[in-house]
Amino acid sequence: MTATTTTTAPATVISDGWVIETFEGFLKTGYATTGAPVFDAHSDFQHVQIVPTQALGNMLLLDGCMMTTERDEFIYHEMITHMPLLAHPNPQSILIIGGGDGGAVREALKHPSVTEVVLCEIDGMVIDACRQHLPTIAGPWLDDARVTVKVADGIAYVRDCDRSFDVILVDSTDPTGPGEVLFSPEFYQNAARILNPGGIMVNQTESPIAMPAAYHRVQRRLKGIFSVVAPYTATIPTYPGGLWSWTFCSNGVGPLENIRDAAAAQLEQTTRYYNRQIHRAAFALPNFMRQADRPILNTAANH
Ligand code: SPD
Repeated sequence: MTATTTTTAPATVISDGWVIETFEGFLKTGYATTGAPVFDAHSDFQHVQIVPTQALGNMLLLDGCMMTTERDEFIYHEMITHMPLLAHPNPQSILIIGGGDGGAVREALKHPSVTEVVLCEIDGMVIDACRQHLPTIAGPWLDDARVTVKVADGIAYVRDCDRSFDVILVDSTDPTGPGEVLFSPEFYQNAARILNPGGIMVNQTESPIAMPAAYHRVQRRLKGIFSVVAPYTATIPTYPGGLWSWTFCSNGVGPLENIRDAAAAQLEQTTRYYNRQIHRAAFALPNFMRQADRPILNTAANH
């Protein structure tokens, strides 16, 4: 297994009315809290915390890393889900690796073509804590008849999988802790193997501002496996650097050629971030994302 140690778990402090994540010693993200954590426990894999914040409602942290919040989660979950599902001609079977907060499941089920969603999350504590304290993200859709929840290691699941999917969403943590292997070439190879013909994988691929080396390394790895590798962005207030990336991968289907217009128009009745103009604009990249030699921060994380 090729590991990808590119980031260290952030030093995070929850005290004096603030939750403050310090990323790699050079970047702090902080939000005012409205009380003590409503959930705080160590699973077999990581430290799981949910803390109430003034601006963004309840916030999930894993090993001190801000993962999602009640108020801004829609940006991330709509962007990881709807781009591939609307570029695919008929997405029926969806595999979500990670994503134990349930947000990507919720969005996938908005597509009438979807008959099956398999959620493979390594940490059952994340699912249970989110069900209890983030009910608008991990809501009743996790009990939908189309959804199968597997508490299992995603890397082993794709390695041993003897079936295939139309779309795979890799809704991982950063490349540190239990999520690190989900950035390895071996994982990408196995994910490509279990895609149906015409299938699409989308991965969360980190902040091109705060983690340029991780971002560019992932792009190189994906290009070794997929013929279509198309990064796209949105701004996520809680993530280091603000600007976040996902990468659309396939061996044929492009992200923009065949956006299903009628399905997208229908979907736009429910989305808060996604629309077809966003879909097209999100793939327009600044030069520092196109070229690895143009990082905008002068930090060790660039190397
Ligand atoms: N640095 C934070 C990266 C978080 C990416 N995953 C978020 C999971 C939301 N379902």
